[in-house]
Amino acid sequence: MELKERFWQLTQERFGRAPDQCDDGQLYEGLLLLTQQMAQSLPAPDSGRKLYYFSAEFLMGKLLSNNLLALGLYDPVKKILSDLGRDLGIIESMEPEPSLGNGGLGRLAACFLDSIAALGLPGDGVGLNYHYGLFRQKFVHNKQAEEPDPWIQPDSWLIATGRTFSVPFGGFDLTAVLYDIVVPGAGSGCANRLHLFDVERPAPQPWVGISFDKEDIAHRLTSFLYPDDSDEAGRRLRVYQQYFMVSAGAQLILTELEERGFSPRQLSDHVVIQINDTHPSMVIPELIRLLTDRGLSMDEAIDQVSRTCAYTNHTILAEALEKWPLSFLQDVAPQLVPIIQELDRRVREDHPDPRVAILDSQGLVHMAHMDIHYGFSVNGVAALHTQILKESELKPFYDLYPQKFNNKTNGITFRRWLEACNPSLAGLIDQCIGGGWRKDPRQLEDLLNFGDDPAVLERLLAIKQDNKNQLCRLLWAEQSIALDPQSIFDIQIKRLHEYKRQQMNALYIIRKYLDIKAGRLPQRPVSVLFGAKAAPAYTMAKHIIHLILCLQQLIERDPQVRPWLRVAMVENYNVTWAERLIPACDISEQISLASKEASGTGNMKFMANGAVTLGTMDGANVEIAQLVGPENIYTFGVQSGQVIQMYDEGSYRPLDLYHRPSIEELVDFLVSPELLSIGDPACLSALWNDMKCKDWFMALLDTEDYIAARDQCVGDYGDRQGWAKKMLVNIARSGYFSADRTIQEYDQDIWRLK
Ligand code: NBX
Repeated sequence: MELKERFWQLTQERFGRAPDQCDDGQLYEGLLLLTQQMAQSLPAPDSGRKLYYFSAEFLMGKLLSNNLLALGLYDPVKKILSDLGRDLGIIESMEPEPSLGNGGLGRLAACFLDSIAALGLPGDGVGLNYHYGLFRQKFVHNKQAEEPDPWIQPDSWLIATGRTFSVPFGGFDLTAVLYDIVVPGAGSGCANRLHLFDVERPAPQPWVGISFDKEDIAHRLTSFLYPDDSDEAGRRLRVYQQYFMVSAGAQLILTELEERGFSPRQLSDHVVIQINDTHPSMVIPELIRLLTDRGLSMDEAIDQVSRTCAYTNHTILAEALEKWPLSFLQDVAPQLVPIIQELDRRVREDHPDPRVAILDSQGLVHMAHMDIHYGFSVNGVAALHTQILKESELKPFYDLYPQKFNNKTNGITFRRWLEACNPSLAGLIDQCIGGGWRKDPRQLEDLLNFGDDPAVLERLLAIKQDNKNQLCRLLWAEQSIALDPQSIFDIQIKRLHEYKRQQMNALYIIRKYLDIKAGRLPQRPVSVLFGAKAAPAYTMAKHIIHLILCLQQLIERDPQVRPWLRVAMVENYNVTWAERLIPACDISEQISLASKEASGTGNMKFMANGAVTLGTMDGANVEIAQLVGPENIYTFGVQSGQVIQMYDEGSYRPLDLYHRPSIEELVDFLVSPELLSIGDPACLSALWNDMKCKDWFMALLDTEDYIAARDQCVGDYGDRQGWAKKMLVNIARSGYFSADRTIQEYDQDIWRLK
């Protein structure tokens, strides 16, 4: 049946009317069903080994456009709608965004699923179906407030599979119900699945405290995604969530293995499990348990599992490396405790070094240690990050198992992050070099031939301006934020964390504010945009949001400053906002303390959309700098080796830096009468105090260098031709960061799927 006919039939069946009589919501639902049906009819990739990508988070973003594009239906559907006088953009805006991730780690998992399917590799995601996702962010009196975000509607991308598994917790069992989201591969003609487990009877209302009785856990286990830095109560429920996910996931794997006609003894020949950070690490003892239940000896089970599991590390922040008290696990999943003790015993027998033990002297289980001993691969997510893992963070492990360690520099899907979010730029690229880059982003390098073509550079600037105009309209319509589209758009969007140093960006804003007040005008008007959620229990991060919102208000009210400098923090920053902000960005802020940002992926998205990076030599910024060369990036700050040394020696003294007049003036502005008249004195003075006395992530160390680099960047922007050339080189060199390349490397070095 023809697409159009099919669509007519569908809305007729569903709503008793033809599409031209449907409202926007009905058209959205109709398209969702149409797309879902077509995706479901695609075969799974031809299976050799099958990958299961285990992750507590999959930050998928809206799926309608993405799936239409993957199925090759985007243009035809757009045409059908425009013939009806309707606009696909408006229909798309009806889709709620599922917020099943905190940030980079969750979004990476989503990009990976997209690439795995596009490459025609057999690989499914395994995760949880959080009903309220991460919270929705509201700004109230210049502070972050959190609300539940119910994203599941009667018609959603979730497909009830009818499959269930029983998960045994200490003292009771819970039924895990499996929902699938189909992941069609762009151009591959096949589809994989994202498997999301849910409790059988989810809680009707979100906002009630957690009591940890059986009934409560049975209802609320999948209510919320826990923020990356969460409180004690949250942490306990997280262990329940993790065990629920891995037990159901492991059972699904063994069921599918059997359905494919293989025995549990053949697990590692036919299955590979990628463990996305340590959140799914309990899959190791759980699989060992299930295999011994199925008749394997302990030795055999450990051997199979160790040849099946591979671990990805996403952080070197000590506080983020998960360690669960064995007593917690005794409550949640007592059957795992003897297995973990046995795994630890074997490690100790072979390696007396207490630093590599699984169980420490305080009774904590080090999840990453279990992954490294009982997995066959350990990877970092950017070259520098992997090097730091080998040389310092995980050195004792690297000394034991050098062959297990490998780097997989992160990537992004260009289908979402260039083709879909920046169609004008994609069109210009097609005109210059043809459409081959859409399949193979490395071909973007051919753009380098146009570095001296004034017409192309002109078009690049015009497209950027147009994207900025569009963003201005959207910011005004959605959040009543007014910006000057002719100003430089300088953007920092990422989770709020002290190591990412949004506070240092705020110090720059203060510098410019004070300059303007003193009559020293900047070279040109700048708009500083932020988007960031703070974990609800992370006090200092919330203070930084408060500071930024107070600066925004202070400047908004000041007619002397406003023409030159504006600050805008987008409320409830999410994937959809990122898709609007990134194409409109001139300067990409990637200013983490060197050594702390494992990779970054926003940096890659900005680069591909022609923003110029202002960044430290951290994470994948290092690789960006190598690719574009020093003329096309602005780097500053102390290098990672020196930072690591300062931590080791404990030699960092923020107070000494604070006492430099150029810095004191900026930090003291936090407690100036101007700011105190707007903000909460308790928050601002707590932040002020922390910045000068603690400054754990060394913002003051790089402040002067940062201000100089940023001023240089703002100055260079004035040479429009020169700037356009930088944009072009960034776009041209961004192809390396395609997630398709990353996934090919995972497949070649780790998964070996075909
Ligand atoms: O993973 C991020 C890193 O910070 C980025 O540098 C990296 O690019 C990205 C992908 O590799 N990590 C991250 O997003 N972590 C979390 O969101 C997180 C979530 C829950 C949690 C701890 C961390 N308990």
